[in-house]
Amino acid sequence: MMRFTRIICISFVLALLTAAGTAYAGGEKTFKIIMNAYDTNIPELNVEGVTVKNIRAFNVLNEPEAIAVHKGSKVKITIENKSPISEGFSIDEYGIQEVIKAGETKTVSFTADKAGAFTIWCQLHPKNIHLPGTLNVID
Ligand SMILES: [Cu+2]
Repeated sequence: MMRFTRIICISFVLALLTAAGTAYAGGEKTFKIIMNAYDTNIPELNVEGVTVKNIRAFNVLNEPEAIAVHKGSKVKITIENKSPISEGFSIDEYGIQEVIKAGETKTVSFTADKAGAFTIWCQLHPKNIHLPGTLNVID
């Protein structure tokens, strides 16, 4: 019985902390996106009987690739570029277009006043190399 009461108390405290955290943020949602580059070398690959050697796969990923907020939220995204080259960060519908140099960090802030799923993409590189992400604004 004692143990059960303690668990209830801990849950209550956690609920209070969570509520306080939400209230403190004042409706502002903060995110951290890391741009990581994956440079992979595949020594040998056999496709339909054809052997190809030394295939280099270079991909840049925004991690996490998708973020979600409610419509009307103030959004603050901190983007850290861990790729060895400059990367772009664009959300066309929100007029965002940034270039972040290798090793640098930038912050973008805006109010999510349009609902929908918007592509987060790099304006500097093809979408099959720098994979796009999504900003989901829920009505
Ligand atoms: Cu890029």
